Amino acid sequence: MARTPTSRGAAPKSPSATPSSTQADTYRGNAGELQQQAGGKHPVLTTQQGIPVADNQNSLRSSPRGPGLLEDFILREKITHFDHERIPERIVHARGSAAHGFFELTHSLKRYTTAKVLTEIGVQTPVFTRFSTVAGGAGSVDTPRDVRGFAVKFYTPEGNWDLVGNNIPVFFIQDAMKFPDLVHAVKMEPDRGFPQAASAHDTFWDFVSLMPETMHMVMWQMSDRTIPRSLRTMEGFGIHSFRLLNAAGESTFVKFHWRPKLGIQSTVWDEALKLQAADNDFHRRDLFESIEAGDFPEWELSVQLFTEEDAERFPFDHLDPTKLIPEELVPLQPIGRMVLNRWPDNFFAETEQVAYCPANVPPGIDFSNDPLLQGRLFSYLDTQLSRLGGPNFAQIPINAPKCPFHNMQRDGHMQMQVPKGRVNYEPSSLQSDTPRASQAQGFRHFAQADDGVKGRVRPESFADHYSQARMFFRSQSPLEQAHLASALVFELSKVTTVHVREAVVGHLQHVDADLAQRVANGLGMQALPPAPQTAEPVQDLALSPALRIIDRMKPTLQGRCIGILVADGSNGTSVANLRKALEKVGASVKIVSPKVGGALLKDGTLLPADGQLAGTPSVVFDAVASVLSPDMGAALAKEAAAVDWFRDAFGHLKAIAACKGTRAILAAGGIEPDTGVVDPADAQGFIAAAQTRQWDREPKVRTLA
Ligand code: HDE
Repeated sequence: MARTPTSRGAAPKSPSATPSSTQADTYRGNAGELQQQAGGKHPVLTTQQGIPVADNQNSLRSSPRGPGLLEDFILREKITHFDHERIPERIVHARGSAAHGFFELTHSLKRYTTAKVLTEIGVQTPVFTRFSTVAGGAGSVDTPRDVRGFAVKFYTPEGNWDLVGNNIPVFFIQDAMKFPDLVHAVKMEPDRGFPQAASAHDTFWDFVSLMPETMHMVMWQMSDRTIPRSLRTMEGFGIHSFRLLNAAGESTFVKFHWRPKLGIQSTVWDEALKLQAADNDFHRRDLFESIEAGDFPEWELSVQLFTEEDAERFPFDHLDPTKLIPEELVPLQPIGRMVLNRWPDNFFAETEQVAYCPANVPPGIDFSNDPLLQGRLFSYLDTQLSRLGGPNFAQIPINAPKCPFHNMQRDGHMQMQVPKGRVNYEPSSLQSDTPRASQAQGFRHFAQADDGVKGRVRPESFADHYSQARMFFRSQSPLEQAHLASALVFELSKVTTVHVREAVVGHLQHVDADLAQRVANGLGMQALPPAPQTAEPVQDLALSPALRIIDRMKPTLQGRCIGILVADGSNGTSVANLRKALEKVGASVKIVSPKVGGALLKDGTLLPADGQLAGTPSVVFDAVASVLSPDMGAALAKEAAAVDWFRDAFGHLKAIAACKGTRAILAAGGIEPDTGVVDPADAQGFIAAAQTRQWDREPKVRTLA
């Protein structure tokens, strides 16, 4: 049946379904009419050429029900732009979240460097900091077991300084030559396209088993460092040794460390797994919400300074990026703080297009010969050429220096500048204002003597792959050791090739015989596989308790989030008192209720909820409380979402404030209350318990390797 279209091309209207005048106008999409409806001062929509657009709803057709016309430049421009909206995601560190802020120096390093960012106390240098996971794609989740990137761009008065680090102070490999192999091995397997964002598969562990230099980093990767509670509770490290150069050209080696003001905190593995289902954006949301609340994430920057002579006395080679310098050997000196206080205006323009590069250093900072760093100095610029489409990516606002810059580089894709004048070369005598190199201000490299023999070689000083792995493992608290052993069991249980599992356990024997045995038991191995030959005897290095997490967690509710479960009939005064006490000590509080609209309290008032019970599991909180009437408690004891809420909180070692009405739910979850389960009326008792996890509960809720 032929339909009669409306004169302005909107959907056919039947008399019985005539839209209201407002709906009809919206449907036709006349820009002017929409402007009036919204009552705002909207500018007229235009094409990229500035041509005003009359209709943003309908493409141009030869007749109302006829084909579209090529002549429709408005449609073609819109669709063409849309088709090209995506740029290649980062080959590693694709998923990230970033924020603006500042770095403020508190201690001058003038004796060691000329870099103003490290010498001018009190000056606030703008920064843009991006945190990332490594293995997953841009759309993957925030909370897999993975190393986190920690990249800071300092917009210094002498050009951009990019400190492109991770949340772990060592790396998997010693030489840039192996990076593509490492990344291929850890990413999705090429034939099947899975697993996404996970190292628990054959190719990764095959690579590890054949590259024992990975062993130290693998210990860190299997520790709770790779399941952080929040981006705000992660440490960061520049990893490589860099050099500082002073005015006399003297060099001092430096390692950079970021320490979170809130202290380091991690999740437990089962919680991290469940977070992947509960909230894909858990870390991004947490960073956003803390900045929105004015609760600005902050880190202290510290340095380890040492000379060539100091380095010669270390029982390892500091140029080997699989080694760290224990702070018991070279203490950390705090020099400043970084505060992140502004969320980006636009994710793509800033977070996606930001281009970090470890080669970006101002005069006074220089590189070491670390062979991994040397490879990185090439890779990052190269990768931006394909990611951002050409050599002018430094002109994108997020990448441009905030100090004056001048050079003779010209033209190229997406050139945004309009250089004036005749001279685009140097030297020239035709113009008096063209840029010239400056001996006084210019970047200088350390004049290092080199009398070696050219070749593709690994220095012998890089040969010991196990001593620091052992030091790391043995420095951990017993519970952290158990987490690490259990993580190895989990990961290797996902490896289907038996000889790969065996080879890894073979290496573990050099790290620690007990660890190897525990992992072998956890994998159900009947006998310990043979240990490979080592190139060097394994040393028993001094232990470094500073490498732990659990003992170093700060007992605080600052930055922590507490969920309070309420339902119809809850006592509003109890909820308000608890909330007040928690907020007073710096916690943020969210109300959870069976319905997001809220709960009708005992006194008849409505308490709106921040989250619906079924969609807001307890994994997203640091501790939970509940104020429920006995009737509602009994009713919720039959709801899986409520029972899981408490069972998971208990299993994840969180403090629980459970009122009498809640006891029925705890019983349904098989929870035997311990000292971490208190009454919500005892706010101080709850605060004390919620400042940490109930670590002594762990053996009661799971068997660790
Ligand atoms: Fe990277 N790395 N990397 N990397 N890396 C990239 O650069 C590379 C390494 C790190 O938030 C890429 O812009 C090589 C160590 C971070 O945008 C790429 C080698 C450390 C980020 C690249 C390494 C890092 C990257 C991908 C071995 C810790 C994300 C996209 C020689 C110190 C930065 C891009 C952001 C990103 C190469 C090793 C940290 C391909 C070749 C060691 C935090 O250029």
